[in-house]
Amino acid sequence: MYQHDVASIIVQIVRSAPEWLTTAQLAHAIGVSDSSVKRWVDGGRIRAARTAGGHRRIPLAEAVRYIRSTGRAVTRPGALGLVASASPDDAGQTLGAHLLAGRAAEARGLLETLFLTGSSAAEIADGPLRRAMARAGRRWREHPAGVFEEHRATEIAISGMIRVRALLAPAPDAPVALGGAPSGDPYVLPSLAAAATVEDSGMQAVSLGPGTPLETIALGAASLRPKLVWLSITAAPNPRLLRRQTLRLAEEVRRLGAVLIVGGAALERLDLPPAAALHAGRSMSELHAFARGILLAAGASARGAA
Ligand code: B12
Repeated sequence: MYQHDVASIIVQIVRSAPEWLTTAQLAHAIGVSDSSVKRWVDGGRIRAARTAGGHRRIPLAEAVRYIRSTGRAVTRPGALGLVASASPDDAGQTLGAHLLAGRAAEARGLLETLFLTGSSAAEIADGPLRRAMARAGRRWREHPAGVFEEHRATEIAISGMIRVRALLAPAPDAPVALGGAPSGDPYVLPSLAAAATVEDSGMQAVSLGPGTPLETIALGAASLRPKLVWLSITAAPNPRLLRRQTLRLAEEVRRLGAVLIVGGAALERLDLPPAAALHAGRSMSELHAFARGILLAAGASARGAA
């Protein structure tokens, strides 16, 4: 899902993107006049702060929100700290090549650009990221340096997804989602992608990261009262124990009035039975849809109570 006129470009970062933009920088990036952007800021369509001298400054995340929500095309990515270069639009393959070659700036730039040009965090995770990482995971069979390349690729992909997540600005009063990966599971990317996905859906995400005991997730849930709890399972050294713990967590989450969604490459190994407030998901797109459903229901009940 790309903007029409950037469909065929893949963008590489040449310098790190600025945290704050002037109205002229945003105007230049999307091909409108500076006065239009100033008008949108003054009319409240774009949130901005003022410098001591009274100049409008737009947070990059707010600019990204505006660009994505209005479907505007980024005609001059350079104004946002990005530079376009012609490339095939098979993002998964390009990302895989950047990651395996250790081209960190290009890989991060591509992930950010996919997001900026309309792909959701879920689409990025289910598509290019998943494909690129699967390729990295096969590399050790093809090449003696494959293990080193896989580790390096993972570190770069993590830093790229952290940057995508930093472009998201969920409302401070949005419902909370909490999650992580269980003890014995060292995988960072799946839970990070889940955090970005729920934030992209409009919730606030609190990620406890990999290797989190399920009792800790339950304690976090009792304290933060999330509407949704996610569990990402890529490694399950003891699937029967994890199955029992997951069912216990689902029960605690249900008592708190929330739901537990479990996914990840090792999900099938748990062979989870149907249970109240427990859902199995196979993709970040499913997680996104699930979170949207919860938000809509929360909005409907808030309106009903008003
Ligand atoms: C990176 C990586 C590692 C890194 C992790 C580092 C880190 N800090 O994260 C390191 C080097 C530690 C590692 C170690 C090992 N790894 Co490894 N690793 C991978 C690799 C290349 C990428 C995993 C990843 O991050 N993918 C990106 C995410 C975003 O994609 P995903 O996991 O597919 O998740 C998707 C869905 O499952 C779903 N999803 C995920 N979570 C959730 C949650 C919810 C709620 C929902 C709804 C959906 C959902 O959405 C995601 C996006 O579509 C995979 C290859 C692969 N095919 O995935 C191998 C892989 C997982 N590893 C494998 C193996 C064998 C190992 C080792 C045993 C190797 C060894 N001999 O030491 C060890 C075991 C480690 C352990 N303690 O368990 C195998 C697993 C095979 C199996 N079926 O068991 C794989 C598949 C590689 C392969 N082809 O052989 N690994």
